[in-house]
Amino acid sequence: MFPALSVTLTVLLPLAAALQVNLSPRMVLYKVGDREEIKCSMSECPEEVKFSWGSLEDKPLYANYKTSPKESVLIFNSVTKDHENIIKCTAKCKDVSKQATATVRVYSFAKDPVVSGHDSLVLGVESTLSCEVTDVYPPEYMEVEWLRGDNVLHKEEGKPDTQTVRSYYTFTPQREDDREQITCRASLGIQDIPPDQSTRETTISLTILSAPSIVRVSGSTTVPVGSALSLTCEADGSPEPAFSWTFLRPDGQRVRVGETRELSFLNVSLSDAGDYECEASNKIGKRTATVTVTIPGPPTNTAISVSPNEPKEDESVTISCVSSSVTESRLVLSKLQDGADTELVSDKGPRISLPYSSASANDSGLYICKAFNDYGSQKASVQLLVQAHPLEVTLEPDLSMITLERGSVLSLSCEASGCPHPHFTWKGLEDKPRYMRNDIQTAQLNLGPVGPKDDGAFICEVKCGSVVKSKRTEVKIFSFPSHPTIESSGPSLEGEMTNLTCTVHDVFPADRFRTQWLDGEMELFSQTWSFANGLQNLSSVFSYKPNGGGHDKNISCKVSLEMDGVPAALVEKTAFITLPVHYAPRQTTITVSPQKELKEGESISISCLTDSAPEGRVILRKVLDGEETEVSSSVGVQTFFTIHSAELSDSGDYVCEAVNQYGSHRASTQISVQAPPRNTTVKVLPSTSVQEGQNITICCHSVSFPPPAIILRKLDSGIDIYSPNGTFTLINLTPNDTGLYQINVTNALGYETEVFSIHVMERLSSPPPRWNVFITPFIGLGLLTSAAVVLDYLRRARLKGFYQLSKCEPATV
Ligand SMILES: *[C@@H]1O[C@H](CO)[C@@H](O)[C@H](O)[C@H]1NC(C)=O
Ligand SMILES: *[C@@H]1O[C@H](CO)[C@@H](O)[C@H](O)[C@H]1NC(C)=O
Ligand SMILES: *[C@@H]1O[C@H](CO)[C@@H](O)[C@H](O)[C@H]1NC(C)=O
Ligand SMILES: *[C@@H]1O[C@H](CO)[C@@H](O)[C@H](O)[C@H]1NC(C)=O
Ligand SMILES: *[C@@H]1O[C@H](CO)[C@@H](O)[C@H](O)[C@H]1NC(C)=O
Ligand SMILES: *[C@@H]1O[C@H](CO)[C@@H](O)[C@H](O)[C@H]1NC(C)=O
Ligand SMILES: *[C@@H]1O[C@H](CO)[C@@H](O)[C@H](O)[C@H]1NC(C)=O
Ligand SMILES: *[C@@H]1O[C@H](CO)[C@@H](O)[C@H](O)[C@H]1NC(C)=O
Ligand SMILES: CC(=O)N[C@H]1CO[C@H](CO)[C@@H](O)[C@@H]1O
Ligand SMILES: CC(=O)N[C@H]1CO[C@H](CO)[C@@H](O)[C@@H]1O
Repeated sequence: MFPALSVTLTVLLPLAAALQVNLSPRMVLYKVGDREEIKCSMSECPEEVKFSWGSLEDKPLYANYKTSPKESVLIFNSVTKDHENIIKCTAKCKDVSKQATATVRVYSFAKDPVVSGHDSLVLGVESTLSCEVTDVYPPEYMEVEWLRGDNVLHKEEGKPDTQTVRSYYTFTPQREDDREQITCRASLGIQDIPPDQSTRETTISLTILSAPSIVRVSGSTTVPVGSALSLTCEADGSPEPAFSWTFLRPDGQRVRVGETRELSFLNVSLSDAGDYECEASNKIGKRTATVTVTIPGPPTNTAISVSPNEPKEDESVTISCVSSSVTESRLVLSKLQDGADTELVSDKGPRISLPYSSASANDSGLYICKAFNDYGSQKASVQLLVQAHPLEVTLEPDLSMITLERGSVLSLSCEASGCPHPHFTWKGLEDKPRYMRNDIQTAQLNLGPVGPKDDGAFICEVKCGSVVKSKRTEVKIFSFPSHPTIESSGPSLEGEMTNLTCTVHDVFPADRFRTQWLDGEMELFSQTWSFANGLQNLSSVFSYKPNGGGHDKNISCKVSLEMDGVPAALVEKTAFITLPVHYAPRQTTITVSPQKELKEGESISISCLTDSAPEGRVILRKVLDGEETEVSSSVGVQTFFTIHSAELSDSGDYVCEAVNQYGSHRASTQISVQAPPRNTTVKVLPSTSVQEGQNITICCHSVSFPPPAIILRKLDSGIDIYSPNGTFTLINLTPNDTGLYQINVTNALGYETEVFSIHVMERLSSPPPRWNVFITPFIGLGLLTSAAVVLDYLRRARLKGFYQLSKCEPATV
């Protein structure tokens, strides 16, 4: 509570007891905004009083003052709460100062409470009303009360340090609160406040808003065609609801048909039958109520539909028919077939349906639904088109022809797309049992290891409903596993036939193979084959007659497979045969080195070379007295014989013979070893001492080649006699023939002489013959025939190797 005011007047005694300060008023309650004054005076002061104003707590005064000699007036032009104070007036008269105080209190309560929130109350929704009092001072002395009639609903006190005091009243409006009065009363509980200013109040009327609640929709709901009909909607709610009508058509569409409380039909038709929805709405909410208007008549809204709309084969499809009818109806679903309706299903309304669990293209067609009731009938039709699946078949590998080597494996994968449940069939599998694997979209055929039996077409046929598609691939098997081999019937003899056989094993297909016989690049013979089932061994026989040249023949047999898709490396295979061409020895030659004529002691080489196939034996022989003696022999085509130091006996004929299984061939040569005469012996027969008239034969023996010329000379006479054979006959000797004789054996290489004496004893009975008489012819003969004699000796030397005058028989002994 505001403290009780107590005023203390200090009287200064005794000096100036008479002097008194008068302050008026001394205790005041000002209203904010008013103009107020406080007067201060001193009585009994003979002279001018000096006034001064202050406050007990040195708080500013926020005021002006006006001073006259006896009085000072403190002026508050417009009171504010800052003026609340204990004001001190000091008056001084002469030396006497006296003081007086006045207590100033202030209040502000100029405006009525303002209530808000009362006009947006919603039925049943907890709401708060607020009451606000502005420019209040001192707020803590204010009390706010909510009243309904005399009933205090709620009470609240103000809080210090605000200018506005607010109070809230929260409650949940009920229907009966509508239009009820509620008062907010504010009281400022300060003493001395004029009673007419201590309380202010505001009374408001509650407005409770509520959503519409439909009471009913009225009107007759079964009416014959052509009659009038009125439907009325009744609803309460605050604010007053607005109405609208919506026709709920049987097809589900909503049609707004009215915006008034009442919906009227002057002449109902069948199409007006149905549900009508009345909507009552205000800003709080809305409610609807539905009434069904029934107009008996033929079936209506007969509709036939297909679900799904565009079915594909094998899918399930349902044909449904609905119809509206006020009275009981019957529905018949039929299909137009060959110009006539064929009833499929019938039942009572309002709906029938015909399900196909797996539609086929045959199910396509026009479907008719007919609805009947007592008032008539209605038809609807729909075209059902069951679409074929967009079946596509692919074969992997996607080749029209697949070439496969025997023994390899192949997976053919047949894939169907665009069909949910394809049915696969493999064709071309007669007696080809194979492993097959299917999943829903793929059928895989595993072939392998493949053989000639697998040659042929493989067809994957896929059926999807009425659609059948297939893919085909041609499998071509080939077999060409090994190189050909060539056999020959034997070595070939020049000019004779040899059969060559080229065989290649296990090939297929034979009709695609070609066997070629080649000599280098040149084709000799070519052969093709005809088809046969299964693997074949192909043998090509080629009769070959080697001609000329004498060399081994390099013949090849090329087998080629002429078939598409065969890897290049497998297309052809070749075999070679080197065919030895055989013949008897030929071109046999003897070569003597360095030359055929040589001197005794020199060296000589004899080589014999031949040409033969196959190689045989080469034999070198010396011919002696008609007999051949082997001196050298070798296997092969040549032989050598070397004489490091030739002797006369090495002279002679030499024969080389080359031999193989087909024959022999010879060559010969002569070799002559030359030596000067030596080992010359002279035999005088019968004796070197003979009787006159006897004959003497001189045999001269020498070793030499070429054959020597032998000259007999009577040394004392110097007469020479030649003898080709070394035999001299001295006939009918006389003593004159007695003497020294010289034999001079001479050839190109030298000579040797022997000297001997002959003694002829005189015989008196008969005259001795003349020496020179018989010598002469010898001389001539020797000179003339020397050439022939040499040849003859040479001939003989071939047989004997050298010339030896060894046979010397005396003509007479
Ligand atoms: C009702 O409407 C139908 C069709 O529009 C008409 O034939 C009939 O005469 C109308 N009846 C009345 C009472 O107006
Ligand atoms: C479709 O009709 C044809 C002929 O009418 C008949 O041969 C065929 O089997 C039918 N197909 C199906 C899937 O019913
Ligand atoms: C080669 O074949 C032919 C016929 O095929 C035959 O008459 C001849 O005797 C054969 N010759 C040889 C050397 O086998
Ligand atoms: C082919 O030759 C092989 C080996 O000589 C033999 O086993 C096979 O039976 C032959 N095939 C035919 C079809 O003659
Ligand atoms: C035969 O000829 C082929 C090529 O033409 C060659 O490779 C092969 O070495 C020849 N054989 C002989 C023995 O010459
Ligand atoms: C020559 O005579 C010598 C000695 O009498 C003898 O050794 C040699 O063999 C003879 N020569 C020939 C070729 O008779
Ligand atoms: C010597 O030779 C001649 C002629 O040949 C012959 O007539 C004669 O009888 C010979 N004398 C002797 C003694 O033999
Ligand atoms: C022997 O005869 C040859 C040739 O006629 C001659 O050169 C040589 O001197 C003769 N010898 C003697 C000893 O007379
Ligand atoms: C042994 C021999 O043949 N002697 C002959 C040598 O030559 C002479 C003359 O030509 C012949 O009369 C010999 O008979
Ligand atoms: C037969 C012959 O001619 N006799 C002769 C031998 O030699 C003497 C002398 O030299 C001659 O007088 C002979 O006539």
